[in-house]
Amino acid sequence: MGAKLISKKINNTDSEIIVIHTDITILEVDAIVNATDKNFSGGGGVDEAIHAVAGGKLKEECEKIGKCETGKAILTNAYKLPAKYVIHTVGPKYGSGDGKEDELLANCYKNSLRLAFEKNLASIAFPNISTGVYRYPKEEAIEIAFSSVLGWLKKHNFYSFKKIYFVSFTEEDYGMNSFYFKELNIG
Ligand code: AR6
Repeated sequence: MGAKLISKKINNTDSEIIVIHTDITILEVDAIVNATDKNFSGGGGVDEAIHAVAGGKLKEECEKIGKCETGKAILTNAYKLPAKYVIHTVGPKYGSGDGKEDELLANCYKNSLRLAFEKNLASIAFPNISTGVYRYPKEEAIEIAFSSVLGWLKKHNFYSFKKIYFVSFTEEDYGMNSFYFKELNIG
């Protein structure tokens, strides 16, 4: 793909975790994850980028679905995107007051993986959910992202996933995400 990346294999499996600096809309994976809002109203960030490439039919499908609660996820077609599906999840707004942001953010990753597993998908790409418009501190968010994904995979023995991408859109995010990733003990 020509993008900057680092990867690690999960021990004794064919599964690979990859931290990559790219635009998620160009990835030819089974599913890309969209960080959206409860009403799929969009209007910025990764959501806007995904809808711009997918075309109007994606919006129509989202409007038919109507709503998605924070921490939950839903799956749609990907239309003109190179990915096969889009998994839309709603991250928590940081400081939204209920004190459950960490759990809700972890649920976004876990529920997205569950949907992908139910569809027998082998590759999935996540953006840094909640770290843009929703202002989650980036270090905290990436640690939750890595731990929730790895924890969920191990707990369920779902190593049918071959490639799991954590996408950094900016150089700065890539620097930070790859730094934390290098420290991770993936067993
Ligand atoms: N590819 C990969 N990552 C991207 C891209 C891209 N093309 N564009 C932005 N990012 P945000 P949130 C990164 O704001 O914080 C929307 O309007 C970005 O650098 O997209 O969960 C929704 O409708 C950041 O790291 O999502 C909601 O209202 C990450 O994606 C609200 O924003 C998430 O930033 C959701 O806010």
